[in-house]
Amino acid sequence: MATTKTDPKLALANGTRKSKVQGALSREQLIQAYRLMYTSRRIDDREILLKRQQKIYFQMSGAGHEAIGVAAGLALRPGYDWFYPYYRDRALCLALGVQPYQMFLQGVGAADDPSSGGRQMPSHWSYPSLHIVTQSSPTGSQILQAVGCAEGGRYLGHHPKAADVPAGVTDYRLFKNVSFQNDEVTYVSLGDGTSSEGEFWEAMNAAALGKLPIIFCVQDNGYAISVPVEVQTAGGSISRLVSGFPNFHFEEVDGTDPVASYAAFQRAARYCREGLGPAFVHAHVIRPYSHSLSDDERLYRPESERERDAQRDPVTRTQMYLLREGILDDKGINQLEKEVEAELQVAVDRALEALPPPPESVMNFVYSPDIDVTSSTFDTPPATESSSDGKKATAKTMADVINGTLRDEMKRDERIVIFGEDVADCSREEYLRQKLVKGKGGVFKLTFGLQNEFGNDRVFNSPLAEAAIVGRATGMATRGLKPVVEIQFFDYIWPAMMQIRDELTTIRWRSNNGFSCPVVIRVAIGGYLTGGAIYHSQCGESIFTHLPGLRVVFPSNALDAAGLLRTAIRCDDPVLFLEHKRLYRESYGRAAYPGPEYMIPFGKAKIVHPGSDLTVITYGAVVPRALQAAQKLEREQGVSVELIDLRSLNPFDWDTIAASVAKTNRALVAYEDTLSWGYGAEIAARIADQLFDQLDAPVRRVAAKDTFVAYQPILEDAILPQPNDLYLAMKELAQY
Ligand SMILES: Cc1ncc(C[n+]2csc(CCOP(=O)(O)OP(=O)(O)O)c2C)c(N)n1
Ligand SMILES: [Mg+2]
Repeated sequence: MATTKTDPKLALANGTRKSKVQGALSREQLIQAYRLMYTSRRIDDREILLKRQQKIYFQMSGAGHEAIGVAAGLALRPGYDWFYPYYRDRALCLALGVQPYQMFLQGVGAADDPSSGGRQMPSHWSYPSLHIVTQSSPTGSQILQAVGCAEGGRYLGHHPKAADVPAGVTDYRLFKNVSFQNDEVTYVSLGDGTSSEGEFWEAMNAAALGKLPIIFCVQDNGYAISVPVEVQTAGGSISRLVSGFPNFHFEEVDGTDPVASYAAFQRAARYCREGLGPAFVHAHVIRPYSHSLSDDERLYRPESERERDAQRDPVTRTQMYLLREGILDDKGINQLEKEVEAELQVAVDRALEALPPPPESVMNFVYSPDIDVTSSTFDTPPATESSSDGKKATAKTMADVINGTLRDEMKRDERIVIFGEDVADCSREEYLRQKLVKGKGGVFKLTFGLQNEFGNDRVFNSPLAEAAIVGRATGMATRGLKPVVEIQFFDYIWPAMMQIRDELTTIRWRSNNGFSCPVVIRVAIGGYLTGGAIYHSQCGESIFTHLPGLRVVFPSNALDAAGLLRTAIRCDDPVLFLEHKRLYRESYGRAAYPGPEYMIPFGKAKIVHPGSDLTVITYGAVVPRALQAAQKLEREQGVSVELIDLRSLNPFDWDTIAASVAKTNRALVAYEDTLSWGYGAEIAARIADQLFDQLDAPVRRVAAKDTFVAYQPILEDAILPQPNDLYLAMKELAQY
């Protein structure tokens, strides 16, 4: 571990220290640094004015953070290194090459705003060509993605061929411009308050474990809105708290001093580029303009404290420094500032004339504009079911075919990496090599043998941290990899919810198609386990189908699982792939492995049992139960039920539902999740809305009771929809 501390008292003001570090920045660079810092501050001032004039709609200032931002921007390389900044990083972005005009375009919400086309607030940076990756608003959710970005870059360095797109493929790779450098660095920044987020600690752990080339820059202005650092961080110093992380290079620096900050960043970057591990730069800065325009810091900070901060203002200090060192005289400073003012005036005037985006563009880029997952590209037949000796191939379980599909896809596409909890065969690889153990490959064994076959940089165990699994995967996918990650139980997906809801699903839309992250998240879901109880039986798919930007599929049998998983992997959108635990090894729905090219388009339902009296719409583990009920009803009452397995929940196959209900005039929606506000509510509402004239009976639903799944099997049976519940509901509806 390397540690360098720059005493804030020594920087800039102290001659001996100054001359030691000044050498790192040339005279021209110092002038340039001042120009960038001054520009940054004046953009904030102009935006504040524009906000007061109601010409822009939000303002977030980078005031007080200019020196550390410029230092980072000068030490790192745009379009080569990767950047996950936060909202105070205006000066960093300017130093990397973002134009003031582009910032004002964001303020007015212009169609031509290169970061989001008017979709995101100002100071939410996104500039693909500079490698500034789209930023959201939750504090800290960028950090895990930055870890994934660093991992992605390193993976591509080790597997350069993965960056190629083999001739003849039609998949997501065609639409990813992959680039990487062997000594690239990923920058991620956050505030002092944000270091309290759990995801920050997950990211620090992952970066240290992987010795990743990433620089964490904590810009410590002493406050998180009104909460001071000693209330936020135990002991008041984040440097002290993180000092035990192995493999890190640490810097603590006066972030209002561009010279010391630049030197700190250079050391940090060198350490990362040399592959020694991650770096941590703790920069002490100030926040002279309140948290935002909605905040008035005078309510919680006395004048004396604010005055103390003002003494350290990086813009005035740097100006004084240039004067004192004879780098610029009064005239030179005035000239520089006049030039900046003139440039900003032109930029503001132009931005105020920019056109807003057209309202009809709002649905653009919710999903990939390049690959339509419902198209015939993904409609390929299964390979012949006969084996070479002419006998019918053995029927495989859903678990087996998922494993086989993953294996074939990994062979085809070197960009695929698989990770999650327990998914590796054995993390202590030597045990495998020496054949001391057979390997685990997942708690349900779905990934068994994959590490053994493809190596532990393609299939590996992650720490027990679900947000990290999804966040890291998102960062890797942004770089062009195809992470196929596993969440061990649906019941434990919730720590990853922020990453899914606010990041994974929004990245393409919010960056106006500047970035995308087509991750596949495989999740073991569902009950009917006899003893699974409340925390191993949850459904809850409607919470995810509610999210624009996410594809959700839920196969009920082996053949569909193979076809849909392959489509999920080759498509260009994030996919939640729900695997029902009870169906993994059921005898229902087994099938011969359909070969390495079998795909099913999303949004295409399957009619499991044709009928004419009543339509049942369902999916997942309710499919075999509904089939049993339908067959009994037909046998006993002569009622002919058309049973539809949706297979894919978003998009879903409205045409098949509509055609069936037009024929039967009766519809029942059945699902395993709790009844109220469930997935079936949407289907029922659509039928009532659009097929009202076709209906001879009310639309009915059968689902779980609005409670939790209990351990005692008698209770579980009473809670989850059983074949008899389905039978009675179908019978009643047929008689209505
Ligand atoms: C997850 C989350 N919680 C709360 C907020 C609201 N919020 C925005 S900024 C902020 C304070 C952040 O403080 P700090 O990390 O110190 O950064 P600073 O603004 O001081 O630079 C809060 C609470 C948010 N955006 N995201
Ligand atoms: Mg802060």
